[in-house]
Amino acid sequence: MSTVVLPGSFDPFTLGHLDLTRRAAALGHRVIIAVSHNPSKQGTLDLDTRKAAISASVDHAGLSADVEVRTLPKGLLVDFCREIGAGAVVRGLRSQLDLAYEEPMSRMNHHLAGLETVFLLTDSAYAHISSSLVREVHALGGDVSDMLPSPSLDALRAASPVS
Ligand code: COD
Repeated sequence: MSTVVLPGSFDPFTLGHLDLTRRAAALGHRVIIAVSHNPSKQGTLDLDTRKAAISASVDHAGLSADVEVRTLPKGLLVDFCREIGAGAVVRGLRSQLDLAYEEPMSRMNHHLAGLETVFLLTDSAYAHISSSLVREVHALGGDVSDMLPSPSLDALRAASPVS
């Protein structure tokens, strides 16, 4: 079984992220979800809250035998992958916009360390879901309960109750 890393901010972890995790594990990989603080993204949930919600979501989905949740240390993703012996990064593609964002990162990781990126096309049922839109809809009083695993929903509601 090879190890792959699924890195991201996951703020919050959505049903799209969970589907990506499930599909990476179904390919026969051990999946390390590496939760990053992304300073270029303004989020809501702190790192420990995100990790706890992801672990509970993975557990509820019956994936915990093949999936581990870790903090992505400050520094390069390629160094983390080398340290844990991961052979590839897994990323999801919802649209060509995602590809435009992902392509330079994938090329840079390959240039730095020969690290490959495996792209999985998002299931169309989840292609409209992004963490930032979920946060916005929730903050404006919309219902996001069918876009998040329940531990993520609970964490978002606790961190940002809608009045
Ligand atoms: N359905 C399926 N997949 C989805 C969905 C959805 N609805 N929404 C998002 N995804 C996918 C994304 O496409 C992505 O592949 C993954 O889920 C995680 O998404 P995000 O948005 O949480 O991830 P990002 O963009 O915040 O992650 C950024 C990194 C952590 C990868 C990046 O900051 C990084 O590599 N940091 C380490 C420092 C480093 O090495 N920098 C140099 C990089 S070249």
